[in-house]
Amino acid sequence: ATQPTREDKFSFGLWTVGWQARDPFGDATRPELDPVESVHRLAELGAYGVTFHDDDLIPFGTASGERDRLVARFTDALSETGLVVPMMTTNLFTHPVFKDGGFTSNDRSVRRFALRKVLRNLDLAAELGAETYVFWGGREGSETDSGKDVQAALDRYREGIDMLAGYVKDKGYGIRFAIEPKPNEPRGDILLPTLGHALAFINELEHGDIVGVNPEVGHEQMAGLNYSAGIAQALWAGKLFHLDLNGQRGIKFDQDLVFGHGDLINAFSTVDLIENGAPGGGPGYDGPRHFDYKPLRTEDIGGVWDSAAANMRTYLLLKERAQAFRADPEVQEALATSRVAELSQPTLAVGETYAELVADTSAFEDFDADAAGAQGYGFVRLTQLALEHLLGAR
Ligand code: 3MF
Ligand code: MG
Ligand code: MG
Ligand code: MG
Repeated sequence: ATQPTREDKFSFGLWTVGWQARDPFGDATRPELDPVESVHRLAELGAYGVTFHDDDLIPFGTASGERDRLVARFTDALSETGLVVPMMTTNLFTHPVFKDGGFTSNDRSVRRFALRKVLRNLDLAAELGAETYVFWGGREGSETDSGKDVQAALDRYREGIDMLAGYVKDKGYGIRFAIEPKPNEPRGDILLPTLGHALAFINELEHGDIVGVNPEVGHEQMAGLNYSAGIAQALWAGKLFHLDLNGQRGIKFDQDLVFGHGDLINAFSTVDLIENGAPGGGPGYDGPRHFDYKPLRTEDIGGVWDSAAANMRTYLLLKERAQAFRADPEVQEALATSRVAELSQPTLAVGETYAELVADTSAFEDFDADAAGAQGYGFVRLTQLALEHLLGAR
């Protein structure tokens, strides 16, 4: 059960295994990887999908004839392997033209160029059957307070996303957008820094119905936030359109470690939520299990493929462990002791008015707050049971 199959819906970005490990202090440690080879390798390892930025496949500035050739040999590899393209995205961060942003650059001509770059790639996304189009605005932000009018920037962000979503609707592409939050890096402060900011932004859109989020484990953790709690809110809002799984160890630069190689306990609750849904019946997540990680800079090409496999194996091990956790009668009993299911019961009776609540003396006048304050909830025992399942001790 730890051998990945297509049914597990594992996908990888071309930029993940293809990362040459250039960092701000050092040169590449690995050779370039041909996207066609990545497709074959990922298929052999058991992935079902591959995702990419326009420039991962077609280098910035490529002439149109060469563009067609690169796309054709890539789609040949897809049909040879059966791999699909569930998600595509745009690189609006590498070229110097985007140094002050794409949709929110102070330079209007840069904003118009960025929109055109996305429009062109959306046509390719539709052609390749991608269902999700991700927007990670890594350069949409600033290092200074005086140099960026944040309210105007949000106006421009909204203008861009709404125009593009309108285009997708007009064309009947059936693509949904997913905004990927990140607090910082490469900009000092990035707009839409967390999942909550992104959800609030989506509420301001004209075409918000086809816009959701693509939360990344490490990005939320860089802001000190709890990833599984975050995606729970996205699920609650009906907005978890896609996700980026990886690992991160605390509040520091974006590490993009292998899934599980960071906060393993939160990785467990993440897989438990995705696969089994909320204990009270709230939905899990059905889309691609997408890994956005970076093979460590210290790895050679063998280590690249080992690390790709490690993401999937860890996910499947956690899935097994989460199933065992849910099925354990002692866990059921501990959940009941912790009154986890009681939270699914509405606080007011059906049709109860505030006047009736005020008339209910048991709710207030006769309520024993000291007794309720003295009771234990047993969360430590429940968490220890989760940990023991995670460790394979049960
Ligand atoms: C950066 C990221 C991005 C996004 C990608 C869209 C380069 O920290 O996570 O990867 O995931 O642009 O999917
Ligand atoms: Mg990251
Ligand atoms: Mg990243
Ligand atoms: Mg990501």
